[in-house]
Amino acid sequence: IFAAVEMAPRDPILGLNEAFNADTRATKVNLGVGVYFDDNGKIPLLAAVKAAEEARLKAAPPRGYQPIEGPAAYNNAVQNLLFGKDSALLANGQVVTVEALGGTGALKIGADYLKRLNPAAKVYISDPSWENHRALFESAGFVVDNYAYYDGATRGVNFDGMKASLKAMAPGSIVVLHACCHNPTGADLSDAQWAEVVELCQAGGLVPFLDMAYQGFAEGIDADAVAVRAFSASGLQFFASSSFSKNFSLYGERVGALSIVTANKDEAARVLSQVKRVIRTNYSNPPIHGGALVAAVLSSPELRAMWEEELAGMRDRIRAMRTGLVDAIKAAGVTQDFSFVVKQRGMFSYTGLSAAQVEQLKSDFGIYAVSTGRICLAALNTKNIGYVADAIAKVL
Ligand code: PLP
Ligand code: TYF
Repeated sequence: IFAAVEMAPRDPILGLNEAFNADTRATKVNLGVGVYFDDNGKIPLLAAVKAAEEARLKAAPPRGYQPIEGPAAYNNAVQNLLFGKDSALLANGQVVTVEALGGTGALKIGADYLKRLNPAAKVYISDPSWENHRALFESAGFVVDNYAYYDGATRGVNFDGMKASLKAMAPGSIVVLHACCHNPTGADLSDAQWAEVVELCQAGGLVPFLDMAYQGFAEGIDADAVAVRAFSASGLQFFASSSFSKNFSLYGERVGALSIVTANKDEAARVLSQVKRVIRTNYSNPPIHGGALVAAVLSSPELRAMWEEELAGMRDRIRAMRTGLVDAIKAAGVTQDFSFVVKQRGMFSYTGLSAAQVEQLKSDFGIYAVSTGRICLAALNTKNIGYVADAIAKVL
């Protein structure tokens, strides 16, 4: 039965990890995958998470099945983070939130549910976008197309192009939007531009799907939710996926959530019943551990304050690496202006390096980046930043 099976292509980003791990050079640096490393090059275990975990171990709770949609304590905590604790939508019971296996799992549940709801709809993702967006929605059975987003000339958002794309979409089209810290470009919309996007989605009868994978990595928890809050205020119905992989440093625990804003409480109950069906036929109910840690941190004032401080620490360190890289590239004698790196937000930068230059970084220096020129700033540290800047200067 397997004789004719072909080799599937590797994930372009996760595939880089395999190549990196096989590299024996001591000076190697992995700027490929979007993971936050501390200044010692390690994935941190946040102190707030550790404290929650220790308390849990001590309590030694039993391991029964969870509700299909995950525990209420977790889902409520997610809602407060996303919509704000004073949200009218939450008070009205209009929002359905279900725990999911990371942000990816949330997107997949959302995609599968949307396919049942509106099978003929077309899905639009930004040009460019996270590689997995297209694959996820195509695997749910949708035709996926791009909307204009990045402008290589200004290294910012081609907002006129984006608006034109939105205006051209058929009513009912699903628009996947990066809520903050755009992956892969680092170029985000301004608050005023979000307001315009909300208006266009409303005028065009579009179905927004906000992907929130980096809340807290740009400006702060509430500031980074500006898009969610703008859509919430509009009266539109929309989807939002959350990931706690980055902001809780819980990558492998697979903690995320899907939220769906409906028109009223009655609708919410009906939508929840259908989403539960999608989950039940997929993995039945979510695992306990990661979600319990997030819920414990978010519901304890002490642990939450601790987490916010640690999150701010990650955010500030990435910013320092942005400035440091620009300075070091300049110090290495490069005349080309790299100051755009400081303006980009989140973990990533579209550096403008060509595929050939990225290849040379790998072969000559053991520095791994995505072939599109995307680098992860959160993999830089005070020890490797000079080496990386010198290498970039050399390939330029
Ligand atoms: N969406 C975007 C834009 C991402 O960059 C990522 C990256 O991890 C995800 C979703 C998936 O998150 P998770 O690792 O929680 O599945
Ligand atoms: O873009 C990134 O690097 C992260 C991590 O299939 C990631 O979002 C990459 C690819 C993938 C899953 C996660």
